[in-house]
Amino acid sequence: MTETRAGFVALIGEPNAGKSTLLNRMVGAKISIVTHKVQTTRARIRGIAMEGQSQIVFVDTPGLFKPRRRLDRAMVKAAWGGAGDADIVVLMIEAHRGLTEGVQAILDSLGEHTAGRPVLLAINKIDRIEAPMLLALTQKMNAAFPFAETYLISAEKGYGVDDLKKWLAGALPAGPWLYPEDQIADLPMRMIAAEMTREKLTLRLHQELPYELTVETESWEEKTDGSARIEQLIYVQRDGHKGIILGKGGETIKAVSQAARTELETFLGRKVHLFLQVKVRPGWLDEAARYSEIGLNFKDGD
Ligand SMILES: Nc1nc2c(ncn2[C@@H]2O[C@H](COP(=O)(O)OP(=O)(O)OP(=O)(O)O)[C@@H](O)[C@H]2O)c(=O)[nH]1
Ligand SMILES: [Mg+2]
Repeated sequence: MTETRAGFVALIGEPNAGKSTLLNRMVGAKISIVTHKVQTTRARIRGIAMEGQSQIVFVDTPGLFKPRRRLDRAMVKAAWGGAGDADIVVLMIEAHRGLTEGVQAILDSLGEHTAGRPVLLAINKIDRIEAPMLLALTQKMNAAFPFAETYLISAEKGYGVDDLKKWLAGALPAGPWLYPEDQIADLPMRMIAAEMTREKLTLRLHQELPYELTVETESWEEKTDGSARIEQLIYVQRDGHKGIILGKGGETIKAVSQAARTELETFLGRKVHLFLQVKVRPGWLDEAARYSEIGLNFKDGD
């Protein structure tokens, strides 16, 4: 029998690079929410994938950007913390955007956060550009940082993902698996459920609103008929936001609730009764409890 390997692989990069999309593809299930908007992921999310005798624990992280608010600072701190704890770090960039200012800012402190551990470059969204441009970008990136390897991938279409997974599996330290073989996620189910609702809200709401709300699972009751009864709270900052989320005649929240419920039912493989309530809480962005509920450290926002 070949020896077992296990370890942590952190996925880092600018917001929208495709980190969560890659994690979901590697794991083979939707564990981390994905939207076309920046700053979707707010905390570290662990997804577990098996490759041969290796167990790869992927750590999805919030995007790295110039933080403005307390929440932003806590998110960026969580992202760098993920890189600091990992055996291997994968920096994801977008092929069509190339070496942006934001990517350069990441490169500037990458060495300090990853000292001694391999850093891979994954150029994502290669489905969006012509092949010849990839060679120049690969060279430019490798001149800017000593990456152990470069992979050209499309997390969405799946191109190059298996090769990347195989390389990671072979490079992790030898040792026993960290999770049961059939486990695919390491975060509480009520958190996954809250994230699903936040994804549907983010997809429907415009401009700043997605960044001004948070979702928490208040109660989770297992019914005797095998279904789950889940109550969630959506915290917003202002009265006006509540109205927008409810929508005319409650149609927006109804659509959100329906979409989130359908996804939850698929994930859990059983019936779900989902109840959403919107609460106006002007100071939620400065409340420690709101941070711990979504897996962030409040002090990181100082
Ligand atoms: N065309 C294309 N789109 C992709 C690819 N991978 C991801 N996307 C899209 O890019 C957008 C952002 O994807 P996410 O996975 O949410 O990105 P992220 O890096 O997790 O973003 P944050 O959580 O905000 O940091 C979504 O609309 C994805 O569907 C890809 O390979 N090709
Ligand atoms: Mg994400």
